[in-house]
Amino acid sequence: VERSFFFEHAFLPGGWRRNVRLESQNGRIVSARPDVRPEPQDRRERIAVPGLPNLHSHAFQRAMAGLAERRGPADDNFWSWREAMYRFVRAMGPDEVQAIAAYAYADMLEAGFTTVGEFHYVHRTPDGGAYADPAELALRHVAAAEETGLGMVMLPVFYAASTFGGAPPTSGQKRFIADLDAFADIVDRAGVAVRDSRLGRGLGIAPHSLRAVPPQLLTPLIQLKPEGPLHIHAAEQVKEVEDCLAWSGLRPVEWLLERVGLDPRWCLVHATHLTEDETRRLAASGAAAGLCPITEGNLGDGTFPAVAYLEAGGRFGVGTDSNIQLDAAGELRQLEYSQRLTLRARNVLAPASGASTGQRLLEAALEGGAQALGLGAAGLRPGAPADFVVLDALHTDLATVGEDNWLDAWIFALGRRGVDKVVVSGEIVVDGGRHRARDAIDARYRAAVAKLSTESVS
Ligand code: NGQ
Ligand code: ZN
Repeated sequence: VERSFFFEHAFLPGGWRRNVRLESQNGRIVSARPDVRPEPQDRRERIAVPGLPNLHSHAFQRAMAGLAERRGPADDNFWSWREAMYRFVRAMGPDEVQAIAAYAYADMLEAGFTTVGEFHYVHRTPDGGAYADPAELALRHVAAAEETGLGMVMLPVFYAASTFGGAPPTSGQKRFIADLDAFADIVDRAGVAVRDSRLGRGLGIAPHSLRAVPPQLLTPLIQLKPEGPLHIHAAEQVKEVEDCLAWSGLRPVEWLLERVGLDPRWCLVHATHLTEDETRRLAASGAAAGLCPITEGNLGDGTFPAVAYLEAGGRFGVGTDSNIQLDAAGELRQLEYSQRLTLRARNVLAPASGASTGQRLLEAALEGGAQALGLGAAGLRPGAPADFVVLDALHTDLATVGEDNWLDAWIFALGRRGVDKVVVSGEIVVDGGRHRARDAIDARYRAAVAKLSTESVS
C-alpha cells in the first residue's frame, strides 16, 4: 500500500522543515523531503510531528485508574498499591483483558503515542492454571493493538519469585508465574502472533525484576533470544534497593552492570534510585532508561537524576506504565517538572542556552524509545514506521506562536488537546482528537468492567 502526505511544516530529524512530502509503502516511510511541491494525490496537513513510542505499559492497569486514590488503613505506598493491583487483576478473563487493552490503546493513540511496548506478565488463569493456549493473554494484547491501530512490541515477562533470593511467589502473583519451558513456549507463540499482525513491530524478553527472577535463571532467559529488546524493572523503590543490597551487597543497577553487563538491547524501566557512579555507568553502557514520569509520581517512587544522566550521555524513552493518565506530551512535561522541583531551577533539560526544552525532550524520547523497542529508525525519516501526529494548527495556543515554540507550546501548555490526527503505519486512526472506533471501544470496555465488579463481589 502506498500513501503520500504533504505537510506545510514537519518536524524532521534536525528540526522544523517546510513543504515536506512524505511517502510510505506498507506502513514504512520511503521518503521525507522538504522544500518540494505537493502532488495531487497527497493528503495535505499543516503541522506534523513524529509519533512517540510508549516503551512501557501494563494495559490492564488502565481499568483501575482512579480506584486507588483513597488512603489505605496502614502505610499507603507502592507496596500497598501493588496489593490492590493484585486484587484487581484476580477476576479478569481473556475478553476483559482484550477490552481493557483496546480501551487503553485507543487512549494512547489519542494521546499521541504510536507504538506500545507491552510489558506483559499476566499469563495464567485466575486459579493459576494454564490457558489452552498458554500465550492466550499475550495474543489478546496483540489483537487489541491490531484492532485499534497501534504499533505493538510484545515483551513477554518472566516471573518466578516474590523477592530477592528466590522466595516463592505469593498467591497474588500466581497468574504471573512460569518455568523456563513454559515461558519459552509463550515467547514462541507471541512471536508468531506479532509476525502475523499488521501492526506487530517486534518481540522482546522481559525478566520482571531482580526480585522476581532468581539470578541463575537470568542467563538462560536472555539466551532464549539472541537479539531484540531486553526490559527489566530496576531500582524503582528505596526498599527494593535496600533489599538488593542486603541480598547481594550490590544495588540493583550495580548488580546488572556487574553480573549481567548492559548494552543497547537493555531498557531499565524506572532506574529511579541511582548513585552518581551508577548514573555514569548506566549512561556509558548505551542501555536506555525507561522513564514513566506520570506513574512514578502517582506511585511515589522518587526522582530519576535526569540532569546528571543526560550530561553523561545517557539515553531514555518514556512509558505510561500503569496508564493512570495517558498523554505523550504530559510524560515529557512531568519529567522536566520532576527535575525543576528538586533542583529549584527552570529549563534544566534543555541542552544549551537558547535551546528549546520541549525539543530536547521530544528528540531524546524518540531516539531512546525507538532503541528500547528495537524499532530501527526513529522520527520522520526513511525506514521508520509511517507514524505521525498532526497538531491542531487552528488551536489558538499554536496559532499565536511561531514554529520555534510549537513543541514547547504542545508539551508545556496544550498536551493532548493539541492532537488533531494520529497516523500509524500510514493509516489515520485518530481524527479531530478522537479514535475512529471510540464509541464501540468504550461500549465494550464498559460492559467488561461492569462484569468484573459483579464477578469480584460474588
Ligand atoms: C508491575 N509496576 O509489574 O505492574 C509493577 C508493580 C512490582 C511498577 N513497578 C509490581 N510500577 O514491581 O513488583
Ligand atoms: Zn512496570
